[in-house]
Amino acid sequence: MTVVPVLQPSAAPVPLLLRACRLEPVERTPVWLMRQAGRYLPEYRAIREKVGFLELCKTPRLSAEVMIATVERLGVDAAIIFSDLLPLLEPMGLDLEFAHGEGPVIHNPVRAAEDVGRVRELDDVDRVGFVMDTVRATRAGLDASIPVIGFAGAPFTLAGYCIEGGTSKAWLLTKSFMYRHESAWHDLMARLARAVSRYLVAQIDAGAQVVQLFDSWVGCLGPDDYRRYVLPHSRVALAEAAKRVPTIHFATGNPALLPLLREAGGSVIGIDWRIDLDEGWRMVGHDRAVQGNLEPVVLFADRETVRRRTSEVLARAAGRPGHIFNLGHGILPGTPVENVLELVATVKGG
Ligand code: 1CP
Repeated sequence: MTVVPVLQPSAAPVPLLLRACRLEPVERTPVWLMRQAGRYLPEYRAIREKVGFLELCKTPRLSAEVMIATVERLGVDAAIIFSDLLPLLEPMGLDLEFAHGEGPVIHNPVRAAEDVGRVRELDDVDRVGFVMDTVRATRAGLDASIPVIGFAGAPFTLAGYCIEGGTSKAWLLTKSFMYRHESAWHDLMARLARAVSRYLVAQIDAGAQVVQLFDSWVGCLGPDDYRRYVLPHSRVALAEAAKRVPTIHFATGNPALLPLLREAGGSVIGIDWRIDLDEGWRMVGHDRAVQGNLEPVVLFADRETVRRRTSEVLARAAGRPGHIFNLGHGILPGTPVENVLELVATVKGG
């Protein structure tokens, strides 16, 4: 009888970030930074002199190049795809433009309850197929040790842009729509949640190994409102993705929401800088991983301060398994690149 040797697949080590997502022990804390490829990088600004922002998002080869070059330059442990929250809204019938220097503008915002009827279901995810091509091209261009993170905006944050027609400080139109037209609000949120769910699954099918849900502006709500108007929809947005890969659920602005974010879903909960990491983690529960939370403006300080404040965040994580180092929100334009490098070196123990 011949014995057939069982061939073990060459055991490539599981990337640090994926292990941290699963609360497994790691040799060192993985680090990546929200908005790591943005306007603070001269290489990025040089590309943007030639190509408009939406055009860049719709050119997968260039989008992948931007992120791959950034990962190599910074030495971070993950690549988030280069894209944006808002292109998803175009096939849903919203007329999007990134006006020069002003951020996003939606020319046909949802203002009356009846307007929700014209927000289309995302029946065909190929309408944003360029994003899946970006996932594939980014994955193909990177070492296996660097996982690719896909992402989407959370239903509340997307609804905010749909209703305001752009960004806002107080989200007054969004919140008054929510209070005045509760059933139209839930209809809008449900449409967005289904679209986000399909979109995340499509990114995973294209090779995303983790996905992050950005609820960037939901911190303008208190916990009761979050539970009533948002939580069920964010849960739908994350549920299918969560059956397939680790998910990161991130919000800013109101630490009181942390236990509710956990309830809505996320193998990892993002913590912004308005609460100390140890306290935020306690609120989330130590049986969940967390990501965060250096204040982004610390990167405008001197090198020594960057080092010290980065070490303080690490000290608050206290070596517990399940910490992914990140900022408390995205890198701001104007951030000195050398301080970003200092942060990464500090986390890596250099
Ligand atoms: O070149 C330019 O002028 C465009 C600047 C830019 C960039 C680089 C925008 C416009 N989006 C992005 C890329 C982007 N956006 C990434 C890719 C990865 C990276 O840079 O590393 C990601 C993950 C996003 C996500 C995004 N877009 C968020 C969530 C993250 C966050 O910071 O909260 C949000 C809120 C947006 C909306 C958006 N995109 C861009 C602008 C100016 C805005 C509006 C921000 C606002 O409402 O104030």
